[in-house]
Amino acid sequence: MQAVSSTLSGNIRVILIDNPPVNATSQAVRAGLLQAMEQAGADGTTQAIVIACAGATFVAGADIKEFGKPPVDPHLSDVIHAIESSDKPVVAAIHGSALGGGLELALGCHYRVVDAQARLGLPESTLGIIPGAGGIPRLLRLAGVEKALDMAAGGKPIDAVQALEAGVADALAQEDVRGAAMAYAQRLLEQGRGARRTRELPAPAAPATFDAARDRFRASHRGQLAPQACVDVAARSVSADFDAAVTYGRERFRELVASPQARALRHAFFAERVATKPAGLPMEEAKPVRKAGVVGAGTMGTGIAMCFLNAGIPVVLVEQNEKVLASSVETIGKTYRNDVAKGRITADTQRARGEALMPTLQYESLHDCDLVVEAVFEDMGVKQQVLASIEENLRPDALIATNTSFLDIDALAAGLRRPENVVGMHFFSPAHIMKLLENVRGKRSAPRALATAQALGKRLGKVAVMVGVSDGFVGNRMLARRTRECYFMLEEGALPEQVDRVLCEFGFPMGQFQLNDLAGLDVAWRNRQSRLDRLSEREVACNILDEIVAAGRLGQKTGAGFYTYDAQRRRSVDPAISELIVRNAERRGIARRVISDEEILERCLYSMINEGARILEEGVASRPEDIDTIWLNGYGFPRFRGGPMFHADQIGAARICERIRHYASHAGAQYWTPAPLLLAQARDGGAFHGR
Ligand code: 3H9
Repeated sequence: MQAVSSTLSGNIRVILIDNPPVNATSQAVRAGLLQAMEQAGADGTTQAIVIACAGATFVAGADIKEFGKPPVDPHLSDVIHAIESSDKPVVAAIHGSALGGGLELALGCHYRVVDAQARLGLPESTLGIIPGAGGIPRLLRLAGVEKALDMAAGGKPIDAVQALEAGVADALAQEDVRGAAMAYAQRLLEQGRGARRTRELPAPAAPATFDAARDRFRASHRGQLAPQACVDVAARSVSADFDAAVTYGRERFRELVASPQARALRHAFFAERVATKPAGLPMEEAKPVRKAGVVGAGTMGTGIAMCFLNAGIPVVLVEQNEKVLASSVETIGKTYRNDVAKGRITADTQRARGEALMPTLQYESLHDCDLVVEAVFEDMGVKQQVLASIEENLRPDALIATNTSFLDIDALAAGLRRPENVVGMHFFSPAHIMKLLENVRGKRSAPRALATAQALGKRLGKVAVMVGVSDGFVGNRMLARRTRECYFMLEEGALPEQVDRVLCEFGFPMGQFQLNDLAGLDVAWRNRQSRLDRLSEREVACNILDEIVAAGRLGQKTGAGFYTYDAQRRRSVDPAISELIVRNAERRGIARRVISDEEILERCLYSMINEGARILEEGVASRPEDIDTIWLNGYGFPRFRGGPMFHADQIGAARICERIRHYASHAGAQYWTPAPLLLAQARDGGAFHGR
């Protein structure tokens, strides 16, 4: 199969890119395009050219797998330059996604016909790089500076209608985009319209300085280099000549592609694709879920019901308490009314979702569901009872998913007649918004049930990662280690604002105590109470949380927790909390000391990484990519650092083990013992992601 082929249809030459899976501009495509353009230029019969793609999408970008390797000619810029220089009009026929180098290629064509469902974007900054083939200088000539910055620095794609409005697309096609592009080319010839080169358009009006743009992206993309570099290129694109701007963009691309941030973001991209495809699952056995059930209409159940409705799956929502059910239905209705008001969904979609929701007090209504998610109170006894009631009312082949964040799936399924039909589906709150889904493999879960959970996760638009049974599974188990250290550091000498600042400076969207305040300190307190028998003496004695909760400070919802909050939920440091923490230490005879930012960061990260290593040893997560994906999508681990296990590799196992031993010498081996896997890596020079 040729990556690029070319056929003549009348006087129009169609150049077809066929490079599965996403028609990336790998070397064969670049060379093929150059050759096809030369041929089209030399061929007397060809009067116009259409560039189209085979398969599900237009070119989705440069081949990311080629990054980090020595570049091979021809460079994409040169290919695009050759296309744009053609004397014969060139029309791009865009379907699926035109992303990154794919959109750059399309912008180098003289006209663009776009399928109505297509998506166009410059997502390079999400990979830590910038458009390296003239994307920014061309896009801002067509769409203006603001739009070009939103798309490149902000990484926001646009749809076909927006592309038409912005002047990026010249025509929309409802079907057969290639045919529409050929007809468009024919019309151009009939009208005597020839090549229209984007590079020859005047540079658009631009602000006197780009400082405001820099500030905007500094705030929205904290700590990231690529969005700032996009602004630099935009500024150069309006002040320098076109070729100089392209050369500058190419240089900045080269510099960024080798940066640690770009390596981490590339890792994140591929890790997510690895993690969402668990090895050895018979995906062909996945059962289609045509109708779902959710039992429990609290916050989690309500959010999960919306996940199904959003994916077009009808839901039976069962709740024993009439008032709770009514309130859940009201919340769902309000969410969708709000979505309509904000233009996120149409009134028709809102109506369809309303009709697809079947609230009920009766378990019997679950009888024709293909899968039911149990989302009741986090208590083994309660959940076991509810699961039994669900099973009683279900078809024997229907599946049951339990939504738990800590409980043992095997114990939950133990009393059921068909434990093989049970899986865990750990949604994150708010369930209809958070991308992460930990699907939990019970000892007796049938492969068919697991495959169904994975396929369902994808259909719900989640990043679904398969994990094993363990206390807190993967994410919460690692978080518990970090949380413990954070509380210990409070009693040893730190204050919440210092710990949170260090975590935010590292790149987390919020710190440990901000997170606690957001989730509700009563939730953390209840969780602590339920586990007291499993905590160490020091953990039990470390009762700062108990004191804060006893003072009626339950976090953001009560206007006070570790911080105080005004009516707009703006946070401020509360001296009363600093005093409470200091007094707590005094009472318990702990001499507080100055704790450095470095110590805070190390204790937060290394406690997690060490637990991550154990999770891998035990097979609770199958691959380090799974852990990274979980932390990137459920816990706000900064994407430009690749995830905790990738970050561990950057530090090196030897250094991490050395620091773990250091902390052990202060706090004891009970809290700090290097995982055997880390020790082995330190000894052999190994790494989680290979060297
Ligand atoms: C760029 O263009 C820089 C230029 O400016 C440079 C100029 C010099 N390369 O996501 P999926 C693979 S940077 C290589 O599961 P979907 C992916 O790994 C690039 N491989 O499908 C997976 O492989 P596998 C800017 C790629 O339908 C398979 O394709 N472009 C690339 O859910 C299917 O992917 C982007 O950032 C690639 N560029 O989503 C776009 N893209 O089956 C990145 C995908 O072995 N791509 N693969 O796991 C995407 O956003 C999505 O893949 C897309 C399809 C929306 C296209």
